[in-house]
Amino acid sequence: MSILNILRYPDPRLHKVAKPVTVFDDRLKQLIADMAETMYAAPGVGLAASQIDVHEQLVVIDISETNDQLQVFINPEIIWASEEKKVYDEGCLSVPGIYDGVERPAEVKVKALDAQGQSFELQADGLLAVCIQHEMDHLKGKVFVEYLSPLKRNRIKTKMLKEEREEQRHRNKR
Ligand code: K2U
Ligand code: ZN
Repeated sequence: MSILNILRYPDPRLHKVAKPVTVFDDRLKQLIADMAETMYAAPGVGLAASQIDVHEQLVVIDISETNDQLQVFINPEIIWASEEKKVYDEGCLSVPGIYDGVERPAEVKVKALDAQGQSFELQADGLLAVCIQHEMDHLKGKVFVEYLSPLKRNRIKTKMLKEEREEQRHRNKR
């Protein structure tokens, strides 16, 4: 298994729209395993294929305390969302160190395919509901900072670009 490179905001590749998965083969199985390993190592509770520059509709999530309950969502679609909204302090592995409130439906019902290509439906609330919606945004090329004000978003973009330049300078010194 491999730990993959996670794209950092404002990398334009994060804004590509993912295509549906159509082939359930060993390549897909390996990709799921590598995404899970990358997520656990970050650490995070979710990861979308868009974040590792693979633009296919694939998400892995594990909100368990013991990191042993991996959930795979392929070609996910939200088929119901509650009227009730909740604000959650979101973060993102593509925007490290930034957390801010995002309002989303408190509960969602999602229809997706599992790693074997079998269709399933799942109703979620709490952190799982937030994470599913956050990851599905990634598949649509949307990063959570786009819900924030232009002022906040520009400050975050400037901070991320500065950090990227500093990391590049350190890499060049090695
Ligand atoms: O997509 C990602 O970058 C993974 C996020 C998923 C996530 C975002 C917001 C709210 C819940 C999950 C990472 O797991 S960010 C780290 C994190 C971990 C636990 C709770 C919130 C954020
Ligand atoms: Zn994210």
